[in-house]
Amino acid sequence: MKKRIAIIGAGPSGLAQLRAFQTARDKGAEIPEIVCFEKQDDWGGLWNYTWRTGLDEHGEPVHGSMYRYLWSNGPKEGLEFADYTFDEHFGKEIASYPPRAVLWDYIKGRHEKPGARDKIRFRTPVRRVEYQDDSGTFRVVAHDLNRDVETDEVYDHVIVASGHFSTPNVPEFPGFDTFPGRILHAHDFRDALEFRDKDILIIGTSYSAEDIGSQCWKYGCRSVTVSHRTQPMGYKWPDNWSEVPLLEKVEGDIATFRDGSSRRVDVILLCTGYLHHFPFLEDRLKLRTKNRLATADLYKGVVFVPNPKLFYLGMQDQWYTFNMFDAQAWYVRDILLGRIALPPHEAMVADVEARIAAEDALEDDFACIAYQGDYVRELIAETDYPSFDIDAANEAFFQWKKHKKAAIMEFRDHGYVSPMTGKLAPPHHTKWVDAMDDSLEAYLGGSARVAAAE
Ligand code: FAD
Ligand code: NA7
Repeated sequence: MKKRIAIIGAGPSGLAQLRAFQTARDKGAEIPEIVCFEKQDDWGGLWNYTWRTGLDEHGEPVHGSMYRYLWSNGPKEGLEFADYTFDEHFGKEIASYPPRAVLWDYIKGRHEKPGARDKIRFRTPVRRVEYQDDSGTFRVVAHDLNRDVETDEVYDHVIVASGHFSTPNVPEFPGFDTFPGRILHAHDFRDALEFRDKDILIIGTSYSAEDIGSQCWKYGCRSVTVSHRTQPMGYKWPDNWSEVPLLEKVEGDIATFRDGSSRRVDVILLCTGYLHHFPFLEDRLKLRTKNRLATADLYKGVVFVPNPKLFYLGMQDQWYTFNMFDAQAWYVRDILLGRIALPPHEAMVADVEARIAAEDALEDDFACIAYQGDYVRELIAETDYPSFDIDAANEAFFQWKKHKKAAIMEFRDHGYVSPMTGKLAPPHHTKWVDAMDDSLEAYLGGSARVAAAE
């Protein structure tokens, strides 16, 4: 009998898994029976924008954390699929930092074929996954929200691709309960225009803080104050932007920081990261890890060591994204097709420990990028995923870091060499700071072929 595989999530990671199996089948392999559960009504994960926040129309927590006007925060050359280039999708070369809608179109492009959606049960959140010791299988309970019926099925393997940037980490500070303005987490941020002419306070110093602050600045907020717990971001910010130590308290609309300084603010934006959160998994199946490059408990970054019939995709902190998910998905596929054998338990534990120790020894972001590049290289060397020039992808990231340091509001105006085609991306027709329309049509300038629409 064919093995049955459940994939949870049809974001970039879950779609990579479907693509991996599809390419094996196209080459003549017998593949297992696959069901992909997706709680949203479309594919693309976070890239499938929603205006909704809080609970959706079915009372489900909204997955989306992306916002209007979001442009890629890293160069597209670092995330390009090796088996489907940007040139192939768009029929022309495009610049290096596409907006969300353009990247969503690209993600969908290699799947938009007749029958491709058949393996995906949309609007079907997985409610419960339990491992059944007697049979060595997984019980998967899901809720088909369209028909309002619950399904209860058995699978041989489960691949968790549900993402980890959706459940907000929400700290509290003294005085929040009486603050007269809005307090929101980045997960609920949607439109920077809401904060035009406002004095905003951001807590956190990572990607969300940097990008949401930049958005609000670009769309006309009055001032940006960023409060750090560990250290300031240190970029050359515009004049109405300042970095301050950690927030100590708010009294009315006055925020006071650890150095004793204070200022009036209209809005508090918590850019304080996300939790790896798997409420649908029974306790012994839950991945418990920090947001880091070498996660806890995942052999080769994907195999759940306490139960190696269970896999996780995309659970690392991410420099590399789409092509790393591909590398992982091809690797998991080959384990499931019997092409790659798993070592004994002790060897898997040792692999995890070695990865963690190697990450702990990294000295700076450049080393972290190279480390994740090496990880992608390691995985693709073991499968038939098309090999690509990891050094060129690393180089695009290195240049990106340098360009941010030189001019934080201009880094998106640069272009990089594709590791897949070797071509240098052309400049975009409008500088990022002047480009207010982030639609696919505006970005592509109306002249491009949009493969997904054909
Ligand atoms: P997700 O995209 O989160 O997809 C997970 C899917 O699982 C979703 O469709 C969700 O609905 C589904 N799901 C969850 N739980 C269940 C369940 N119980 N049952 C069924 N389905 C479920 N990366 C970049 O490369 N460039 C960027 O510019 C960039 N910007 C980002 C900006 C923001 C604000 C955020 C939050 C992330 C950004 N990322 C960026 C990183 C992003 O994590 C990856 O690009 C990518 O979306 C991860 O794919 P994924 O499939 O692992 O997870
Ligand atoms: P990250 O990268 O996990 O960063 C979280 C930030 O929040 C980081 O600066 C933390 O500071 C800060 N943080 C977390 N908890 C607190 C508390 N309690 N007080 C103050 N500051 C805190 O999350 P992002 O949302 O920026 O990025 C996630 C993804 O979204 C990323 O892949 C992007 O592509 C978009 P620390 O440095 O630990 O002191």
